[in-house]
Amino acid sequence: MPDPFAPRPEHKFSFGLWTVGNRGRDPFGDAVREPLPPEDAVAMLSEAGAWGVNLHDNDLVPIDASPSERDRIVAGFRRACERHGMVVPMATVNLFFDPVFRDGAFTANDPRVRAYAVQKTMRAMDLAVELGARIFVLWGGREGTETDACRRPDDAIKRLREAVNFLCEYSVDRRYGLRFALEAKPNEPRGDIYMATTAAYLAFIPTLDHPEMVGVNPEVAHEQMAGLNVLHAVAQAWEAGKLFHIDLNDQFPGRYDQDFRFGSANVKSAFWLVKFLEEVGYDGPRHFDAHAYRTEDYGGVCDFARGCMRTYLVLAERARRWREDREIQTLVASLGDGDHDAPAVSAYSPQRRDALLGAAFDRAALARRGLGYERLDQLTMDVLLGAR
Ligand code: GLT
Ligand code: MN
Ligand code: MN
Repeated sequence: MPDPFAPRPEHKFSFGLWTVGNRGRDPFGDAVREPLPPEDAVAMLSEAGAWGVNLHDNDLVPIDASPSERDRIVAGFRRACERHGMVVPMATVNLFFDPVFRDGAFTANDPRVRAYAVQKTMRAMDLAVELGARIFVLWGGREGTETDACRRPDDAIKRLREAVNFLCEYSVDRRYGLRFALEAKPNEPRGDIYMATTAAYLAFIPTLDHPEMVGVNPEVAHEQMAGLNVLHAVAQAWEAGKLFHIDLNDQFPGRYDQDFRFGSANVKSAFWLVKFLEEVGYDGPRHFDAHAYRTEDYGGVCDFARGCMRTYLVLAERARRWREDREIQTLVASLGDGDHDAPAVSAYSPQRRDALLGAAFDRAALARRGLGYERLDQLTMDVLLGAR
């Protein structure tokens, strides 16, 4: 019998080169795995059933490569992607690793660093387009502070806006057709990072010159690091037409940046998130931005990649069961309006105004009715735990 949870191209599962290529280095210990050449990462991902591979400029091309080296490396990578039937749906730029960015990139105080960051991003956009990517992620890992003595945060926001505006114009000018997805994180590697949450970016985007070109890339773990409900952030982005990309992984709140395999820490929030993405018909890449435990060799890395996709598909199947469960659906149907004579609060008019001002509400009766969420949640648990 074929595996019902086997990943297929239409699921649009993607991984960054930096995810399967993560060598397990942490602030206290060195790498535990040998470097994984990009071509081998592509082979591993394709073998595991992924559809796409994403990269930072320097995951592929070393920061000090000569133009001819760059071209040779990129050509080899393209051939590997073709050979393994992998697409490159998204690319991004590394503005956090090199010491030049220790005070930030687009927001650094030194204008030469800011200009270099924009130049590096333009070149990364050239690379993205050359590899066929349509989405360009910007994660400002170093855009932040340990001490706010260094600059006023509103100046940082102005610098960020200037940089993103410039990059949008570059995409228009070169007819790249890229869409930018801004990724928030509250802290780590900086003490505090500007634009700490997806919601902060959703408020920033309408202030740009080309808001239609810019959306967000919410990451599960980043919202959870801030103690937030990732589903709510994703739903707000979706509702605003701004869910351009998504980074799926997991994290226990209040800990260091864990980047665990998708669904491995908070299976219930992962369930609500998958259910949401499937129900609304999100059809962008389902990107896993996570990495294998430091205990693993590359066999374990492959298990990790397969596990991310499998958990997603198992949860999608559970979500289908939830929707098809009679008892759950009866309860869900009872949540809404039912029979009522409440005046409408949509589309203001003088008639509706008067109807509402004149309405009488039995507040006590409304407050007395049990809502049945305990039962509904337990039924959800039963579905999730395989007891129904
Ligand atoms: C880095 C970070 C991720 C970002 C990547 C894109 S790189 O690994 O932890 O959350 O999505 O720059
Ligand atoms: Mn991410
Ligand atoms: Mn992360």
